[in-house]
Amino acid sequence: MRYLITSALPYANGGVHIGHLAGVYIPSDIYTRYLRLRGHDVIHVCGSDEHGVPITLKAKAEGVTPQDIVDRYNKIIGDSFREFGIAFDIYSRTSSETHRETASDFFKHLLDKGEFIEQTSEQYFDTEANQFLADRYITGDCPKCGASGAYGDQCEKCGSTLSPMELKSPKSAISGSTPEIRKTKHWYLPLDKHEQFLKEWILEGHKEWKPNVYGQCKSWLDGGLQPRAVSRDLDWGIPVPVEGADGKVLYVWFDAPIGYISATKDLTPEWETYWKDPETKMVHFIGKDNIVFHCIVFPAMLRAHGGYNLPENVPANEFLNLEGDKISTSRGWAVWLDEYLKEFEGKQDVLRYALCATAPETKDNDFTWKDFQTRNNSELVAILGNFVNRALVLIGKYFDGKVPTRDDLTQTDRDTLSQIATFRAAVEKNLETYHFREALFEMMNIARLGNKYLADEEPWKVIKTDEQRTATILNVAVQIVASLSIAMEPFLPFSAEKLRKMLGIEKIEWNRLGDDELLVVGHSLGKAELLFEKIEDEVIEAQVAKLTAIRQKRDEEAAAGEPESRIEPQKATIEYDDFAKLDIRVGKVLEAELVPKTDKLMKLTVDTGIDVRTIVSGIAQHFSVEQMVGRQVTVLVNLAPRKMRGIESEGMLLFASDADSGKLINVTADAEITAGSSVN
Ligand code: B3M
Ligand code: ZN
Repeated sequence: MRYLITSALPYANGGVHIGHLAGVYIPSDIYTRYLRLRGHDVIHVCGSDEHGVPITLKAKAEGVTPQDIVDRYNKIIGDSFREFGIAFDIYSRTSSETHRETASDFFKHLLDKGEFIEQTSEQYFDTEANQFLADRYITGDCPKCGASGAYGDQCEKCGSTLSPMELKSPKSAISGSTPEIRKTKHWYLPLDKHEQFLKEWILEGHKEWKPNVYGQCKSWLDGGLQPRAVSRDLDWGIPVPVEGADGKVLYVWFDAPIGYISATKDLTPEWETYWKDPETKMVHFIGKDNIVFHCIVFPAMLRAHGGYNLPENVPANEFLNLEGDKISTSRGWAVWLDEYLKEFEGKQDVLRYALCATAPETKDNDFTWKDFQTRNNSELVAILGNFVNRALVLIGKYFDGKVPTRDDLTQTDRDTLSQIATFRAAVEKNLETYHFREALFEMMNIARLGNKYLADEEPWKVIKTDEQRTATILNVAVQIVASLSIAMEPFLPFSAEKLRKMLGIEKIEWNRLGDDELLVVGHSLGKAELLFEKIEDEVIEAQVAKLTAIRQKRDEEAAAGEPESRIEPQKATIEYDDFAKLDIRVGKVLEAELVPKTDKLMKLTVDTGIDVRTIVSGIAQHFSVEQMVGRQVTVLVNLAPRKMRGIESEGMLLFASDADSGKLINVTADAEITAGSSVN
């Protein structure tokens, strides 16, 4: 079989952390190594995602160019992956010439085929900065309350939702100059045109996809697909390859997945075999936040283009948390690979093991340093390392480091050797269905088997009375060790190589895993060393202390009222069906009056589009009745009615409570629309 494996292209605006490894890169690396060991034709492509606003914002913040940022992090990321044995066949980058050409040609092909919708709208343009001004890049006087410093999308003073064209005396937030109005055209991919196909392809054709992936695709498809812009008014990205499209670039999520194609082109002249030959199976490894782009948008792009395979599977993982908190680059709440390598030199496999054993395969999971230590000390050292060490040290001690002769095997010997094949089958089945945690556990069962065999057969005692039996026991044991050196390869490549050296062998092909004579009698073993070392408490305490200091700093900032601290943690995950019960509409306030003898309540008469009803809302300290009359609001209409100060309130108006000031801000559609319109 032929496989094309892709791993999500990390944004080149920061390093790689354990969340990336656990979510995407360890699973993809295990899977690719395994396929290669099974003799399949497989390539694994990845590279840096070097466009998009986060990169330009970081460049602005540091006073450097976006190219400086991506050059820096492309190297840091590429080095980290290499040092962790993530064996991509190519680690490319989307600022490469090949990619610019490939993405441009892809866009032009769709354009020429009429696969885009072209739409023109008005937007402010800063002639000095020579760029269109997206909402936060323009300020002016609020048309509702007159306050200055209102943004193009909102007035923070009165909470009004604005559009840039409403602002009085608008100013560019980039150059301070008065912008002019220009029409701007963008190209849209009509996803709705591919909706029926995607429903059949995914909901009928890929019921085997992981529930978290299938479920998210179903939600998106049930909600109905809309046209999606594939271009932006930005100066960093791939220029839209159309006459007169100066200042426009391809939307980063249009160009990035095409990065898989350009990386393949850079890897092999046979790239079309991997992308277009129906015999090739393509598997995308990503995190859950990229599911819609890899299951809906990119397949729609490939289908619109024509001639390309669509993915066989997209086994997205959920998120990994760290010590109970979401990993956050901006808050420095992460374990960075380059830092880990400095403090745990030579222990890449320990982290690979710990992250695979606790991978967020079906739900978000939590990485703790304590668990990391336990996985190392109680599993790698105590089971795998201990078994290997005992077998090799005893052969060194009793048989001069040579594989001893083997007499008639007892039933226990035969049963033990035959069990390896059972664990091998379990490893294979789990790897082929993307269950990497279970696959790892089954691989370790081979070590558990060896440990138990030695503990039961006690060669260190038998040697006193029966040298030949001891020789047979250790011959059987070292065959198990040799099988482990094969089975470990996808998961723990560094340790597998170290073990092969200790056995004095080259790589043995996967299909011999479980053979009962992998090492012939008389074969000289290499020098026995410890495969894994115990990690002491103080090493872990130091890591926990580092994170505690970060948490403390954040809490102190919270106490000092820094904006960062007031962000409420995310509530418990809900299912789509929970959300679907909410009926949220856009409404209009017809009348408003304060509720007597209260200082917070306002009684509003609201046209919900369904009916006109009374709603009591605790907003009197944030808005005047004058500000509310005639205002567009968002209403949860199917909330059970309840009496407030004797007034029957039917529903709830939605406002955001500013995480910093606590001020209520009206939350509603960012354009006037018909009362009763649904919010989904
Ligand atoms: N750059 C990574 C992310 O969303 C994004 C993946 C692109 S894969 C084509 O974190
Ligand atoms: Zn205002």
